[in-house]
Amino acid sequence: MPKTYEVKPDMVQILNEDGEVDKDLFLKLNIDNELLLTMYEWILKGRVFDKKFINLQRQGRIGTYGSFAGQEAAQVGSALAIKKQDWIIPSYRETVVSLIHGVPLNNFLMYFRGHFGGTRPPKNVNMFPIQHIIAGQIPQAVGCAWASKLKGEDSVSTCYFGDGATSQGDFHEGLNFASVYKLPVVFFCQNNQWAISVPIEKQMGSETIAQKATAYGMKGVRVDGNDVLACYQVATEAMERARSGNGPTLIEAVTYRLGSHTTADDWTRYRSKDEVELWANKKDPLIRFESFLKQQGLFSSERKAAIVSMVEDEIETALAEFETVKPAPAYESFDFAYDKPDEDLLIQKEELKRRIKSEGR
Ligand SMILES: Cc1ncc(C[n+]2csc(CCOP(=O)(O)OP(=O)(O)O)c2C)c(N)n1
Ligand SMILES: [Mg+2]
Repeated sequence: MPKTYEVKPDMVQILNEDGEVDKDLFLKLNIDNELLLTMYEWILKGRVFDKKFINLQRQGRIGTYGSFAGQEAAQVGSALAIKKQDWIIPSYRETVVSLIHGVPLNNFLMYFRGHFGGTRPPKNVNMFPIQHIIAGQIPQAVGCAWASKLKGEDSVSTCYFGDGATSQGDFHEGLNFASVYKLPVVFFCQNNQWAISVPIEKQMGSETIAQKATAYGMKGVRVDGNDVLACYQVATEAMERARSGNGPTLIEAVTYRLGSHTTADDWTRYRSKDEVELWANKKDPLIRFESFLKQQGLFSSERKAAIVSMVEDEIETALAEFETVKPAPAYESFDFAYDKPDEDLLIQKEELKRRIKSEGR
């Protein structure tokens, strides 16, 4: 049986799988054409970037890469609700969120080539480094929100993580702390149905992720994560709730990872082709939004082609600059684990340096 979701009454959806909007909900959203086109542009850009990054990995030009294809609506809808002064605390899959918040493309290329500089967003971009420890960013996001509250800043922290992260202790500790202190934080879970090869039903006994919010006394919302309009709406409401001192929200965006977990994985080993095809056609966020724009008279194939070629140019320019930079030496990793590395680590670093030199690497 292909795995899918039902549109239950508790799931917010404005744009259905046929690209039709619920007129009342759409009017209530009060969104102008410019924002609709911005949403489309980012969804499309995200899809093009993603494909390009996979190709670059296959050509050996960057290291392991985690694709986000299929999750663009969840990422774009939520990121466009975030303001410049707000903090983003991401996992490894939020490429388009980071680009929208202002991280330059070159940062990503550096990051995927193993340069530590690539983990540092520019000073004017309020974003934490990419987190690979599952759920490790959740207590950090809560700490960030607490700092903002203590300093009296008008800044909300949005923490991104996956369905698998909700099985970690950090998730529960983070949500508990945030609710006790009524912190300005939004927990944005992209439930893409899989934690590498583990399906969601083997991961948890509860029916939804959103319902876990009840235990922590905070608002929990389940949203169609492939509907950019609904994602924008629930994220905007959650940001307002946080900003006005009414505490945190847990959002479960129900979506799907169309590709493999990373370029080091092969989804055909654990998922059926039927399941993937279902999400790649009828439920695809890009196809769905395009058919909506067509109905609104806002779609133009020339504009689409122009966006694709603009992204390709952008990547080529960034690549030309980036490929003049040598890959980072492996021993550099010792420099960033501790502020002051102990003697053992320094000995290991020197040993690795010697080995690399003697092997002529
Ligand atoms: C603490 C910890 N345990 C295990 C892993 C190995 N690991 C890497 S990704 C992943 C699955 C995470 O799934 P999910 O939270 O659903 O995020 P997704 O990759 O689907 O976006 C696991 C178990 C890790 N990185 N950190
Ligand atoms: Mg997942």
